Amino acid sequence: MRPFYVTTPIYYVNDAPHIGHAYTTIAADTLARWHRMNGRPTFFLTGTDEHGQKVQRAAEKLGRTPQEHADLTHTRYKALWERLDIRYDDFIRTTEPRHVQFVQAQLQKLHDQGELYQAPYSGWYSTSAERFWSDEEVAKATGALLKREVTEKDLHKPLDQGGVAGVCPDSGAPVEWLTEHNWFFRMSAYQDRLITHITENPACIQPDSRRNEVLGYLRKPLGDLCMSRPKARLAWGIPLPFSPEYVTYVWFDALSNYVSALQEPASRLAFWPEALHLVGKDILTFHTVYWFTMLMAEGITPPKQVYAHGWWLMHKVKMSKSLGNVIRPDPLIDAFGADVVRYFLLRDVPFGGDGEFSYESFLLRYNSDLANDLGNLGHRSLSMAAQWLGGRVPDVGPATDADRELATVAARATAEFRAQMDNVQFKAAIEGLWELVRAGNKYVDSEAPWSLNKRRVTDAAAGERLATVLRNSMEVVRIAISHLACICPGKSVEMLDRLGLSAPDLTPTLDRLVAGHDLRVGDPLFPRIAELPESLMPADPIVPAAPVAPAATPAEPVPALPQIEYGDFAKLQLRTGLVLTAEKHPKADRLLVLSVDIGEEKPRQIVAGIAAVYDPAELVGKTIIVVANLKPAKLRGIESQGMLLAAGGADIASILTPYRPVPAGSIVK
Ligand code: ME8
Repeated sequence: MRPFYVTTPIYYVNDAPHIGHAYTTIAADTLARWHRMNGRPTFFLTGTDEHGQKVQRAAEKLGRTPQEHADLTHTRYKALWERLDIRYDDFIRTTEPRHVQFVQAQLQKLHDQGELYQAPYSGWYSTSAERFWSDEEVAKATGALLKREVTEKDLHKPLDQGGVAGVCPDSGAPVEWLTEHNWFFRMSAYQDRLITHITENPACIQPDSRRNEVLGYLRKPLGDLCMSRPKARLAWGIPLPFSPEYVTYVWFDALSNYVSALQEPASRLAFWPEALHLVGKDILTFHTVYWFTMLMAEGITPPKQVYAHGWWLMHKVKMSKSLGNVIRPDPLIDAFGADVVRYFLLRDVPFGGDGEFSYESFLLRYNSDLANDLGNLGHRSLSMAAQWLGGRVPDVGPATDADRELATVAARATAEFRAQMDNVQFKAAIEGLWELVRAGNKYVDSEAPWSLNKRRVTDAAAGERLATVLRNSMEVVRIAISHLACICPGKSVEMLDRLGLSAPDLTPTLDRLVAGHDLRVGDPLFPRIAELPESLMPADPIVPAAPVAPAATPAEPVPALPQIEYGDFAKLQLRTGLVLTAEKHPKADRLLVLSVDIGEEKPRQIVAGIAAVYDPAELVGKTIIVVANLKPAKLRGIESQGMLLAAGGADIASILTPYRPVPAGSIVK
């Protein structure tokens, strides 16, 4: 049978994992389990990305060496994967000798082949994104932030002569103009080959829309890739074997993990032709343009498929550590268990699209699908069999039309599940299977085993029918929970055990349970949960700032103002806004410059006199109140497109935030 190789991105060690990271890893684990269950030799790789500036800087701040830092922090991923029942075959760390040696050997080969050359390089460098950006990219991002056109000339003019401080398109943080001598990979030489490869192998980038995006990107000439960093600026990386005063650019190092992990034992290389890289859409270009061309230069066929999924959003913004709007999986696992977290993430959003996370939809989904549909079918079938059939798997009698219809649905639903798993469409696969779960419940309702049970005292046929109905409903549970073994492995083992099975059985026919075998009822597998547990109730993840004891009286006398009509007040439009970025005003100590999402297409730039009371970093991720229809005004050269509300008068004591979480852009009145 064809092997199956699935990978996740290797995650940055200095981020604590959130449900975005969990999402890709759960998806990979689910596919790996599914293919293993179907007998395909399977290899599932995950790991951590441990080099680069961010790790070096985080370690420095904590007084550790980068290696010590990575040794300590990579375990957060391992611990979470264990809690989430992730069964990977290998966990690669880019600081391991096996990886470092492989990367150095590949670099030497590329160098010897003439694929790498040295040249000066100038560009806009973003420390937070660890990369250079072009004039055009920075001008576009800066213009979007300032809500006006910014030209390349504006970026290069000094600030005091009307120039503009450019920002990083990724993080919104300021960029700096830097010139360095570096090593370059002749990526441009592979542009035509890359386009041909993608066009001839349309499945190699999925979904189709993402492939078109990459082909669109390739319509412009592809530059060469700066693949080194001078050690003087960044020491924490893999040294270039032929030029030791440089280290390897972190992406050039990280992408190689997918192949370095297959080197030992050599038998692992058989998995490469079947590689499926699951990634978030944020890293699509790295995985298709950089990685594919690197492999072409190394003489290795690109992976069979890169599948880019969408983002989990919180208040319409991508969940990410830098924005502070993340959901941590641990409290959810504590409250609902790993299987429910796995189920929800895969069921709620089509793989490929974005999804807004909310605890409310989590609870709704749990109660409707797992407690009401599947849990209920399982629990009532087993309970009735325990009460009325001596707790044994019953024999089936002759089939009726209703039984035949149920068998047809079972065949159709499982075929759909299978087809959708092949398409990496978890939501559609589960929906397909749920046709059977719902049909099972309907079948029990309409066959009414409770009335058959009453009638069987006087009617032997009713007794036989009771056995058949319960047997069929248990077969439906067996089929559903066997297919779900790849998504909810823990609950699946438990339910199969109650049915007397030691392993999933995917056969779609209603005749697999062993008649006479003991059944075990147990507590409901998915008990109804009426309310979100308190642990999930607080405004998590928007953690309120530590309360500060209020002063007994306001610091300044409050002047009396004449009364106003409601109409005067109604002229104000107050809206909630999520702070996306915050930084010091380049020319005024008192001012901070915020970019705030108030539910419009583009974030607002707001300049506020709160630098004495707030550190920029603590504001990111906070929801504030903004006067949205205030005329824009320039404050020390930077336009403020609105004003935030704060208490305390001239000596600001606190910005105002909503008491409970509300979406960005909500009206305040
Ligand atoms: O990019 N929604 O690592 P990383 C969905 N080290 N998925 C999300 C997400 C969100 N809000 N946030 C993160 C890196 N992810 C590099 C990868 S690979 C050779 C190197 C998931 O720690 C998603 O899979 O920033 C995304 O691509 C990945 O985490 C980024 O993880």
